[in-house]
Amino acid sequence: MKVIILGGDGFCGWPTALHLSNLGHDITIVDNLSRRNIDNELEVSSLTPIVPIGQRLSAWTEVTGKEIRFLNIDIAQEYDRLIALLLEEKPDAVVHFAEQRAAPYSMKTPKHKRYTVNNNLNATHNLLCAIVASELDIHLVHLGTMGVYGYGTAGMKIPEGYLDVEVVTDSGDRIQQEILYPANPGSIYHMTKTQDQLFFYYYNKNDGVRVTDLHQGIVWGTNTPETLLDERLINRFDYDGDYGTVLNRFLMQAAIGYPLTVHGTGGQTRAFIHIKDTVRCVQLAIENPPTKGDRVRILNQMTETHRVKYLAKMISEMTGVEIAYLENPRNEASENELFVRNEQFLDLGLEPTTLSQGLLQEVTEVAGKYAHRCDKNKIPCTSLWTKEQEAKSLV
Ligand code: NAD
Ligand code: USQ
Repeated sequence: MKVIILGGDGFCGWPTALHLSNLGHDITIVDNLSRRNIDNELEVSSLTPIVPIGQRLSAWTEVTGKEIRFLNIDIAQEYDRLIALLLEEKPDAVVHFAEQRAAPYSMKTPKHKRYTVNNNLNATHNLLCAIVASELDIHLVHLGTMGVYGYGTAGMKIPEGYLDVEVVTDSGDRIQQEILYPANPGSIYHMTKTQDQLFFYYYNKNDGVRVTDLHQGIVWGTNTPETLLDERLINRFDYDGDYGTVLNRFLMQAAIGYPLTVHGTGGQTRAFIHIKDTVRCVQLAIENPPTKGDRVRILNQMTETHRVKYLAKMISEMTGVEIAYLENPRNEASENELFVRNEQFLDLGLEPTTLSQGLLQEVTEVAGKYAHRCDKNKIPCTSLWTKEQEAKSLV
């Protein structure tokens, strides 16, 4: 299959590009390298030593004999180049990872809020608009987030995208309807993903665009079999207060003996998936596309749910590192339950990598190996989500 990977230099996009290329798919990466520029802005680097994209690609060819093309296009700004690429390549599928994905970064300042909204919404809309204008029947696979649902539960498992509801009409009749599960974003970043869902709904309804939206949980881990083939292929590992996600941060903190940074009580429950399963899920999604006329296909891309304090306790017991319960810099529920349906990927053959299988290996082989590259000053999370929190921090 011919596949374009938008955001293919990023944490999820890079290993996905290698995985699909290894399977024999014809891959083109598009990325404007904004993530590397944000590292410069924040004065931080990936814990793992990632090499420039050109070196990554020549290493891939050297090691496997396979070629991956690369184009530097800002898909939120350069619509003409995006549509020209679609017309030239005529891809079977486009996988869309190209958004600003950190919730704390999206909440830092008005500039960061506006950048996240402008970038993410224009990126997704330009892509949909270009697919329709190209008149090609391209399958769009988008990386969404579990956070579109919020993290509550109405006494039931969160369904895969759609909710059956019953409404009572004015004449008293009961009518069954199916709606998108009510959006409940917890940050500006998550809000852009809820808007993405409406773009997909509309373009699917109006123009018949075939879309798969993958509502992914928090990705942990670093490498896949392909990124392990050569050190120049290594995946990025974010540990800083803006981009580092909770489990990878805890793994790195354990490796350097830094007390685990639990926000509040750690009662927050979230959904998780290992990066090896992310790339498998994207493969399953492109190899099992919706047919023309199908509604937007939504799959929950997660394999386990855990409470933050449980993760901290497990890593503390495994490594002896202390736990620090910090004032929560975010505006979020301090405790929540989370039950999620994920049968669709399991039915397609996904065999999940669980925390119990992979955690210790991740601490020793990745976090431990590169611990010397960590800048401890970049660990604290300094993005405060409300004016009240900002005022309190100045006292
Ligand atoms: P990332 O920041 O590492 O990668 C995103 C890539 O997209 C970067 O390389 C960046 O340079 C590129 N990009 C951003 N805007 C662009 C634009 N306008 N034009 C071209 N390229 C652009 O993020 P990631 O962790 O790989 O996440 C990828 C996707 O998966 C995101 O959409 C994110 O919302 C989703 N997701 C990630 C996680 C996670 O835990 N990392 C979990 C759930 C969902
Ligand atoms: N947390 C801590 N300590 C830390 C970091 C985080 O306690 O050092 C807590 C946070 O307060 C939050 C939870 O851990 O309650 C998760 O935070 P996170 O940074 O790991 O994840 P999040 O901000 O939700 O975002 C990440 C990705 C995003 C993706 C989302 C999937 O950055 O791209 O969409 O996970 S989900 O959470 O399922 O919506």
